[in-house]
Amino acid sequence: MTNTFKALTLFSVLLLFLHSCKETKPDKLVEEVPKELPSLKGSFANSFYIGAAINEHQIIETDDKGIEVIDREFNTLTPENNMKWMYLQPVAGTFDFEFADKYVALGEKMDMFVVGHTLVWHSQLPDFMHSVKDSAAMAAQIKNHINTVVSRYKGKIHAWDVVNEALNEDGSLRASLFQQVLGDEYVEYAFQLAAEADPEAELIYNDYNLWKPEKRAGVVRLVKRLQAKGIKIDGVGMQAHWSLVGPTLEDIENSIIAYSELGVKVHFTELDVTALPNPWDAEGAEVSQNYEEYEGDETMDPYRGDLPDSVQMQLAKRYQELFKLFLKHEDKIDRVTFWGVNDGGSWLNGWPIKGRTNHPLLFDRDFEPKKAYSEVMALKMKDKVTYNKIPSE
Ligand code: 9MR
Repeated sequence: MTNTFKALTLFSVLLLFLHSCKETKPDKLVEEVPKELPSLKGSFANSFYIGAAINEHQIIETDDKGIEVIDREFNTLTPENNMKWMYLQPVAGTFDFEFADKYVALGEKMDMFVVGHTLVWHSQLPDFMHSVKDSAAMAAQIKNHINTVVSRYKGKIHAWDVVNEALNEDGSLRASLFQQVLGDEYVEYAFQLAAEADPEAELIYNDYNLWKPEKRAGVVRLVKRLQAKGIKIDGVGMQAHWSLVGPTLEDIENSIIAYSELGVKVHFTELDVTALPNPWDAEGAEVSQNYEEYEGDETMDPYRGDLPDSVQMQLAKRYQELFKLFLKHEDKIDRVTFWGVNDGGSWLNGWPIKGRTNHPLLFDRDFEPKKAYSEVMALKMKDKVTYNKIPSE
């Protein structure tokens, strides 16, 4: 080996060494720069998770545009339907995990905070559950369902909606199938089983209209009851199926504060803002509400084409106010999840009147960001500059 060659080799090794040092040097600020900016998840990264409920086409990745938006904008997912009891266990003792497995795999692949929805809910139950009339048999069913499902995804599902919609509007416990057969204690039982099956998962009580003072008091009683018995509960899920005019920011704020004072986190689990007429003051998400007589009535479905600019602005303003409030209480809020990815996929096209054209989300039917998206993002413009700053060497 000539001296020149030796010197060159030494020089190359030195260069390689210096290069590898640079690459592995932990540079916190650089690491924290979200690659996908501008995006909701990037912009709100230091405040709370931002997510969406996803449907079957998105879970199996046949909805290309949807998948692109999901990957770019969100860092938490919820399955809109595919993990409900009727799909996971359609026949007693026979489980079908096809879509749930795909959902969890997608969440892992996209590095999401993965939510499980929902373990114990009186709606979307399989037929066999309606013939369980005896308390021991009901307890056995709940135990088998929770153990099987939660254990399967231990460490992979990061938060569970353990009990869904257990309360009436006045805050009392709903006379659901579970409550009627097992009594009020079914709530404790479900939380206890979930905690045993995955001690690390966050356990949430999820319901709609939780801004209402009477229902709020009911949640406070329920959470305190569990806590008094030493049963783990980590969060309250405020579903947030709201409208352009209600609920008031004050009611929402009072609930955020009340739940936080219990020592649990607030999750906004199912956010959407209906833009359509609602002359009956149907609030929340009682799926049994249905106004068939208005199907096809144009006055109830005025925005079948694009949303007029004036309403688009109202929606944007409403979303901005809501996010301003969420930011004010970001220390108490872990997550804000939209109930759907884009307007075309929203359940609000079918409730409480079937076949309407609603516009409740931040992305339109072509998955393009709406004015509401920009107004929400505008709240974070200042921080974005900070995120993008490349640290000086
Ligand atoms: O968005 C879901 C819709 O596709 C289903 O038909 C409906 C059936 O009950 O459930 C909807 O999701 C609900 C969620 O699971 C619980 N909170 C209310 C949501 C809207 O109804």
